[in-house]
Amino acid sequence: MKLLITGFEPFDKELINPSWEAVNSLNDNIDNIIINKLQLPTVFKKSYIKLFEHIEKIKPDIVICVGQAGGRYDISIERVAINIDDARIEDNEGYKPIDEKIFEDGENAYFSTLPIKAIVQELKKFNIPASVSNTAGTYVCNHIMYALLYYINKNKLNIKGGFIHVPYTTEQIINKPNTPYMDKNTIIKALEICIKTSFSFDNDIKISAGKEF
Ligand code: PCA
Repeated sequence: MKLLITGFEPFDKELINPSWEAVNSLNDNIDNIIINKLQLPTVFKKSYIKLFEHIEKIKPDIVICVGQAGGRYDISIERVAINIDDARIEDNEGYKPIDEKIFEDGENAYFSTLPIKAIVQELKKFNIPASVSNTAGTYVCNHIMYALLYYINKNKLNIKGGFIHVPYTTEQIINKPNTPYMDKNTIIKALEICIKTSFSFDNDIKISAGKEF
């Protein structure tokens, strides 16, 4: 079995991106799953081209994209990606789209096909804070999640895909008082659990993981 897992370059004046730091520290083999790691540029128009090239090359069974969600306190397993780019800040090449569709011929939204609730349940078993998130935002992370699911859908590929947001790591919050963070080793452990759960649950479990807002 093969996994393609991606993390992003640092953006928004950060020196590191915890998604790539953690992805890059994963073992190359976890429970006989071959782990292919890829760093993506935090650039709207380039990120998905690189992703699609590697899906073609590797032909993975599952693709998990990971990104930084500075300010969130837990591992958030994204449920849905929407067909809109609306950037608060420029990407790493100075592009700042406002209310642009990602793909004109795509659905308004695509749902993750990972077992998102099983993943949350397993993470909590290991005392790692986690939740299902109902928005991946409207920046490059939502963009890549949308592009991934669009590509799988349009090409009718037998690949499961989804997106996970991770908090800042300790070193990033030194000068950010009262900001949530997670130790890098905990994020690495969390990703291992996400990977194992994604390969071991064919269908998601039916438990409530909803929120009022
Ligand atoms: N987080 C950003 C883009 C890259 C990343 O790691 C986001 O949440 O959109």
